[in-house]
Amino acid sequence: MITAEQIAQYQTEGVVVLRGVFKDWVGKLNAGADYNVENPSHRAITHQAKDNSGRFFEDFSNWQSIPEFKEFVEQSKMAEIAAQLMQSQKVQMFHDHYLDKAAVSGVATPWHQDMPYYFVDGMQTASFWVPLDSREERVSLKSVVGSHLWPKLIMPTKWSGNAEFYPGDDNFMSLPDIDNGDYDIRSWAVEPGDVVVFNFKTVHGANANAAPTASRTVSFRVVGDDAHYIQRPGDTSPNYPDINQTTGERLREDWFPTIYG
Ligand SMILES: O=C(O)CCC(=O)C(=O)O
Repeated sequence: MITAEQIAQYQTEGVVVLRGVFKDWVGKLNAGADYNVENPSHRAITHQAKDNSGRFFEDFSNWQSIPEFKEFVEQSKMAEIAAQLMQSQKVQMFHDHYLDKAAVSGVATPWHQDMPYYFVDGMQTASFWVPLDSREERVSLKSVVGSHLWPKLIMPTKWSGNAEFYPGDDNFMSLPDIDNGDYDIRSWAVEPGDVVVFNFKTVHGANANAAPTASRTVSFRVVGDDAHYIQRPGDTSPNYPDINQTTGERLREDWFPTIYG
C-alpha cells in the first residue's frame, strides 16, 4: 500500500504525504466532524484572533463516541499504514484531535512538537493529519525535516497566552527560531483523501487560514511497540488525571486499545 521510499522518508525526515489513501472515507469523516462541532466535549478549546476576526476550534479524544471516527479508526487502513511507517508490530490508538479554522481566521497553529504535550515517550509514533477540504500549500501543515531526531524536546506552551506547561524544567528546550532560514521546511498542497503523517517529535505548525473557506482537519494519533507512559512534571494536553500509570508502562489498553497486530 505504501512504498519502501515512503517508509524511509518517514523514518529519516519524520513526515510524509500519502495521496488519496483515505478518499473513500471523506464523507464519513466530514459527518464525524459535524457531530464533533455540534457536540463539543469538555476538552474543547476555542482560540480567537487578537482582533477577534477569526475563530479556531479544537477538540480532543472523542473517537469512541463519534461513530464515524470510531469506524475510521477500526476499519480504515490507517492502523496498517501506521505499522508500516513506524516499523512496528503493534499499533495502539492514542487519541483524535479535531481542528476547525474559520475562513480567513487569523489564528495560526504555532510551531510545536506534539510529544512534550503528551504523557508518551518513544520513537514509534504517528499523527495522521487528515484534511477534510482542499488546502493550498500556504495554509497547509508545515513540518521541520528531521526534527524528530533532535536530542531534546521543546517546552510545550499554551497556544492561547504562551504560558509554559512545565516552567523551569531544563529537560525541555526553547523553540528555536524556525523561520530564520536555517531549517528545511516541508509542506504540501493537499486534497481530501490525502494524509500527512508525522512523528510526535516532528516540529510542525500551520499558518492562519487565509482562504475564504473554513479549514477542517482531523488528526488521529497512534503509537507503536516502543511507546510508553512517561510521567510529565505537570498537566499534559490532552490531560487524563485518572490515568494511574507509571513511567515505562505501555499505555493502558482499556483506554488506548490495540488496533493492529
Ligand atoms: O492543522 C493545524 O493547524 C495543525 C495540526 C497539528 O498541530 C496537529 O495535528 O498536531
